[in-house]
Amino acid sequence: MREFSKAFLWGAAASAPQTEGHSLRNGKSASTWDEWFKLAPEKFNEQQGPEDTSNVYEEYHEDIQRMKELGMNSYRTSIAWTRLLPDGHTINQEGAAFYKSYFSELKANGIEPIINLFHFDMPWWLMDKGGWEVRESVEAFAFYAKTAFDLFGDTVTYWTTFNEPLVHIECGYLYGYHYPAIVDFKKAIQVGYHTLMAHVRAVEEFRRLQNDSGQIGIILNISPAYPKSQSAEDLKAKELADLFNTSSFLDPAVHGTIPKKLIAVLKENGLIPVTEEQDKALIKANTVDFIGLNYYQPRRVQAPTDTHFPAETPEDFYLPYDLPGKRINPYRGWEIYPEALYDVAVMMKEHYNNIPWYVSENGMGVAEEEGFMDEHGMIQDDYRIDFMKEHLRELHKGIQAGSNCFGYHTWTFVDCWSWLNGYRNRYGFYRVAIEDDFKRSLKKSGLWYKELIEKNGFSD
Ligand code: BGP
Repeated sequence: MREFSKAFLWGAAASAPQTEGHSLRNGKSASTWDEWFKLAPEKFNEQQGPEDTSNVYEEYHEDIQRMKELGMNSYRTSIAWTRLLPDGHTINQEGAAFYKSYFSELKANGIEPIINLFHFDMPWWLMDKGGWEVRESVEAFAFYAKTAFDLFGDTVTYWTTFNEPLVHIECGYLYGYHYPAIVDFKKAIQVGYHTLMAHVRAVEEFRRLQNDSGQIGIILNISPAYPKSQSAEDLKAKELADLFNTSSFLDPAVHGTIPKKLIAVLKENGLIPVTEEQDKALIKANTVDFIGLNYYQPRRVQAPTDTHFPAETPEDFYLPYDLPGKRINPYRGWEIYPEALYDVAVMMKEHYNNIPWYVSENGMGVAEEEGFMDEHGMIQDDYRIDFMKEHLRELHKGIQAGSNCFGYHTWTFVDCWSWLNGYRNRYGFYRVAIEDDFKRSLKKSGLWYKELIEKNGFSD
């Protein structure tokens, strides 16, 4: 039997734009997702847009009872900036009341809310001014963060500033998957820097409130980079991949410094962003209380070929490496490598002061899941149970080795909308029938999770 600590957090994660629905109603203004969907609906799987997410805006009472039924003691979601502050300044009272009621009801049912502030959903009014490209976005975010802390600080203990900042940077400014779908390395770095400063300013606002019982962190998608070989070139590629993808946010968040090596590489390549004088001190002074790490797949890298100097893309520093014979989730195309969770646990212990951290997302997206439905209408998702078990085994090993991990959240609770992929890949413990008023039905993995929580562990 692999047991976890008494206070271990068991739960699931989601985000406002992927679950709430009512995306342009009830006082909410448009985010980049709402506008992009209007501009180019053909980019979205089956033209499923952000309006069509799982209707949590109305269904949260029932969803909370479903969480309780599984025994979950925590749940992460986000606030939509555009719902709380539709024009960036004025509180949408209906939106504020919705969040207040949602978070209080979670708490009243013994489910600790972990509330995130930004999950890829840039307000359109701010994007119009340049979004994260402009410094103004840092102060706009700090104001939003302060407003949220003021309004909900008495209900919410655990806050996070950003979910996977690397994703809006890469997808929006390097690889074309998110609006504005620009390809520009220098802009990507500037966007990353402003994101970091927005995070830091939010932490500063949080500390000013002197809410001693509250805690603040950031959620990062992390995997140590695994090199193709031990050759000097591949190892250099690994080092650079780690610098850009792991230490870029983790070092400032935990240690209060941007890695010197990263600064040197950016300098050499003419990629240094515009900064302000006080930034260094702000970063130093505003480290976090805890870290959330999302883990789905490992990052494998090899030495680049045909490089440019100065670098034009991250591929001038490292290339992805496709490991022959790797295990794969064929639906999502992602490698399955649970061992990385152990490595991450050890990395947190050895390089990040053993700061408290938790697995803030882990899960398996499967397309056409209705094919696994039994005669009673229950999805028999044994593959998801195996996936969780394998990852929990590695996590447990990491905790036994002394890593300070306090929880495990799956992605996700009820199948949710996933950006350009719409409802293609399903991740939930509950299936959502989008064609039938978003009706929920429990999958086998939900029953397994319930048992896991009851026993606070599992046997192999
Ligand atoms: C993470 C995001 C989530 C979620 C998840 C699953 O990166 O934080 O928002 O979408 O990945 O990935 P996908 O939905 O792309 O299959």
